[in-house]
Amino acid sequence: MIWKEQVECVDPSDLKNLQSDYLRKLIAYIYNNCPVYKEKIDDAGLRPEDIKSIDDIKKLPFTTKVDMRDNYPYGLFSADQDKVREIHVSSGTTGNPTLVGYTKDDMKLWSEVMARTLCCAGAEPGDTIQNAYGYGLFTGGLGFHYGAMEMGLRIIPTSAGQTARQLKIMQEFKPRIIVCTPSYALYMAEEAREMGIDTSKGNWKIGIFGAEPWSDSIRREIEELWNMLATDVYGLSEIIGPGVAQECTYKDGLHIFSDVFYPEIIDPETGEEVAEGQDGELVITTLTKQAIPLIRYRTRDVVSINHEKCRCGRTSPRISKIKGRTDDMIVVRGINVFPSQIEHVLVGIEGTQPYYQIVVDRKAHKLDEVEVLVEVEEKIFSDEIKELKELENKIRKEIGSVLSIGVKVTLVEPKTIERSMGKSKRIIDKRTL
Ligand code: DLL
Repeated sequence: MIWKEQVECVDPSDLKNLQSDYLRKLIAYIYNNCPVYKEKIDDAGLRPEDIKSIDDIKKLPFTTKVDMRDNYPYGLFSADQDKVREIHVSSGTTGNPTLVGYTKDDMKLWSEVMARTLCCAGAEPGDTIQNAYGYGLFTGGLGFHYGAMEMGLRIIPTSAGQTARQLKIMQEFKPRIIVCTPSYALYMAEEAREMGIDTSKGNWKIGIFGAEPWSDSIRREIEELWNMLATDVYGLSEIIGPGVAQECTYKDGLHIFSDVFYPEIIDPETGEEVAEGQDGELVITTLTKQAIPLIRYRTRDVVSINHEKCRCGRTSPRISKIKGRTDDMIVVRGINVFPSQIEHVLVGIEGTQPYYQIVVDRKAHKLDEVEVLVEVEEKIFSDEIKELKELENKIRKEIGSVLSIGVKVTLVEPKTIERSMGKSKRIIDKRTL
C-alpha cells in the first residue's frame, strides 16, 4: 500500500513542475514575511521573481544551524506566533537549542508525511503500534503519534523508558509495529533476555528505527533478536521531525518525500552539487511549510542519492543510510574518524557487543590519544587474561588498519557502557581545543 500514490509514484517531470510551483510561492512568502530571509535574498542580489523553476534553487543562499542559533528563538519564523500551534526543540548540545514551530497546516503536513512513513515501512490501517520514541519536546514521539493517528493505527503511547513495563505491554497488547531508536531496541532485547523473555517470539513484524546512526550490521542484529523487519527512518527537527525519509520493505535506500522536502547533495567544502551516487552533505528545502520554512538547510548529514525508480513502485529519490555527520567526524592527528568505521570493525569480531565509546584526549601538548572502550560478552570476560589480551590486540590492529592511526583498546565488562533510551553518545572528546 502506498499512502499518497499520486505524488510518490509521480512522473519525474510532473514532480518537477510541482516543486517549481511550490518554490516560487515559497520564496515570495518568506521574502514578504521573514525579515531575516528578505535580507539574505537581497544580499544574494536576487528578487523573488528571479526564482522561476526548481533549478533556480541553486542561486539561493544556504541556511545553517548558525542562522538558527543567531536568530533564536523566533527570527527565522515566517508565520506570526499566534498562528503557531506547537513548538519543539532540537536535541543540540552546544549553544542555544534550536526552536521549531508548526502552524495548523504544518501539523497536517507532518501527520501526512508520517502516515506516508509508516505506510512505506509496511504498516496497514488497523495495525497496533507501540511508540517507544520519547514524547515531549523531542519530535520522535509526537511525530509518530500524529502519523499513526492519520493512518488509522491503534497506538500504544509508551514513550521511551520504563523498560520492564514496556516489555510487559508488548507481550500483552501484541503490537505489530514497534518504533524507537535502534539503541533502545538493542537495550530492550538485552533487558528482555535477563527477564527470561524471548524477543524473537512475538506478534511484532516491523520496526521503524532512527534518530541516530546505525549500520547494516546493527540492523541484522536487531532483525535476529526481534525476528522482525527493521527499517530506517530519517528526519530532523529543523525540517519537520521524523517523516523526511523512510525505507520501504526492500530496504534499498530511504525514500525522501521530495514533493515537500527538496533534497540536494553537495560537497560540504565547495557547496557545489556532487554527482549522483557520490557522498555529500544533504541539503533540504521545505517547499510547503508555513511556520518556519527553511531554504537549502545544511543538515550536516552525509548521504548519497539515487533517482532510479524503486522496485516498490515509488519514483521518489532514495538517500542512502546516513553515513556520518560532517560535524560528528572527529579529526585525530589530521585523520578523519567517524564512529561508524569503528562500529563496522566491532560487529565483525566475535565476542564483542554493539556497545562502545570513543574517548579522545590530549595530555599537555602531546599527540591526541584515542581510546576505544568495547563491551564484551559475559563468557569472554570470564576467559583467561591471555585470551582477553589477544582479543584486545585483534581489535586494536583492525581499528588501526581501518583508521590508519594507533588506538588504545580497553575491554570492559558487560553493561559498563551507559545504555540509552534515546540517542546514544558514542564520542567523548576531552580535548580542550
Ligand atoms: O532525530 C527526528 C527523528 C525522530 C528521526 C525519530 C527519526 C526518528 P533531531 O533530534 O533534530 O531529530 O536530530 C536530527 O539526528 O540530523 C541526524 O544526524 C540524526 N538522525 C536522524 N535520523 C537518523 C537516521 C530527530 N535514521 C539528527 N540515521 C539528524 C542516522 C539520524 N542519523
